[in-house]
Amino acid sequence: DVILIATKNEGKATEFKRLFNPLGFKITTLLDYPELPDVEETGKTFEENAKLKAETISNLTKLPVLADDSGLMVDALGGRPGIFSARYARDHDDAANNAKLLHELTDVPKEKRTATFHTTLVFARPGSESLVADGEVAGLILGIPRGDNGFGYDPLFYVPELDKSMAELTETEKNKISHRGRATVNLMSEFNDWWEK
Ligand code: ITT
Ligand code: NA
Repeated sequence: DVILIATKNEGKATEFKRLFNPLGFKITTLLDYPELPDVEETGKTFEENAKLKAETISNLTKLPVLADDSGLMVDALGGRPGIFSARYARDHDDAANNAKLLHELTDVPKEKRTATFHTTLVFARPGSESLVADGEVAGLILGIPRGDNGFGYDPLFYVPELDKSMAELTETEKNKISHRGRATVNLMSEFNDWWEK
């Protein structure tokens, strides 16, 4: 079976391949469907944006479609950048977004740099209600980036239990504890019932 993931983010796509291939699913993404339009993320929540992406692409293709809306919520910043994580400094510019985050936290001491990574997954298919699942992981925002793996804010997100940044984890290690990995486990626990409905 093939799952179309409504994403253009290669970091997400790589992680979803590793999460779903062992379950017997092949993964395609919007990068394989250049003719499909961009879906504007006009929602006010992760769930609204994930639904917009999944349901728009499912309606257009008539295929089952999974979408991921994610973001970083930093306590000292009142939960920002949150749903605006991809366009915090500049749209889809990881280096600029990370630089802005470091700058905003310059005077914030280590114990107050708590943050949460969040993912909402939405699985949509023609003619039925979408399946929704969430996942989160807690951490601290580092003062200096660490590690070369992963993508986005990973070099600045420190996971206390592992004493490593997300970018210092292998893909398998990250999937075990990440917002996306946890959301996928939660989604799969409800998937069979939903699929057979
Ligand atoms: P799609 O909408 O095409 O899926 P996107 O990159 O625009 O891709 P989002 O709207 O969900 O995705 O924005 C998420 C932002 O949070 C984006 O800047 C990512 O780099 C960042 N992000 C998401 N998951 C992450 C992860 O696992 N590690 C680090 N940063 C992550
Ligand atoms: Na996006």
